[in-house]
Amino acid sequence: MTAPRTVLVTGASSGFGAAVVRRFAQDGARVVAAARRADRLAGLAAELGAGVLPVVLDVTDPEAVTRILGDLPEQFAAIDVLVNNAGLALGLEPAQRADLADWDRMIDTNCRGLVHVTRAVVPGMVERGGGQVINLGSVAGSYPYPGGNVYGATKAFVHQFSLNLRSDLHGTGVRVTCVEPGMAATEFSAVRFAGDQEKAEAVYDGMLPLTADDVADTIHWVATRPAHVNVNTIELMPTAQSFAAFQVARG
Ligand code: NDP
Ligand code: 8X3
Repeated sequence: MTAPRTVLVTGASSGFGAAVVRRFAQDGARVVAAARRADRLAGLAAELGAGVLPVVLDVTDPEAVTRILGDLPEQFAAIDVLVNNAGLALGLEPAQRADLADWDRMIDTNCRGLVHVTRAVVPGMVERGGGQVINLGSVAGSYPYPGGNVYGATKAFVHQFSLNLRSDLHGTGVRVTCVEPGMAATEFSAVRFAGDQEKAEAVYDGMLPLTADDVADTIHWVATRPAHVNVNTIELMPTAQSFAAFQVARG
């Protein structure tokens, strides 16, 4: 078991990202915590100490990603583990009624943002002869559901990009994993329903969802396997969530 030294987490201001920052910081790693909300990141850094570097970063801006990640302070610059977690779902309308701007933002964040950060960090890993990229996919990337449309498609992209990245990085010592959770109680549903708390809470009503800590534990486990072990894909769901039959339109 190898403890990572320097970790970059995107989407660190809430949910899985904040839990991952805490998990690795408590383990003694230096953690670059990146997201757009500076106040949240400052709170996390105040809570966890000098081992956490808050970095305001919008992953959809390729120029900012290259500049900011290329100019990290020396002790945080050599990233061992990249957790590509920033992402979001917007809306649950069927495709024929969905908002095109929401679709664009999901593609911009979940696909373009993830590849911007990957492209900025991976060359350094290859140069140093090792590292690990852990991408946040979703069960929505494998199993369709009504209203999942573009969100699910972005996560299918993350799944396939992770496998292709692993193929490109063959022989470099850089590992790649796609972590694919099911329902987890974070700010995810509040974001999906544009701040409508009642709708967001209804998603988890009467069932026990995954917690951000459950997912952070999984990511920490993946990152602490010995260097010769690559976990390709890992899928986890709450026990209370499973699969349903195909829909059939009759009559
Ligand atoms: P949260 O809404 O709690 O966290 C999302 C994070 O992404 C926030 O920190 C947000 O920070 C950040 N983010 C959003 N847009 C950008 C951007 N343009 N640039 C930088 N950061 C951004 O949701 P979760 O923790 O649940 O989600 C984390 C990841 O896990 C997402 O990729 C999501 O799709 C995935 N996932 C979630 C599941 C769930 O049920 N919760 C299940 C499966 C996967 P800020 O707004 O400050 O920028
Ligand atoms: C989030 C999980 O099932 O709400 O990626 O789409 S789900």
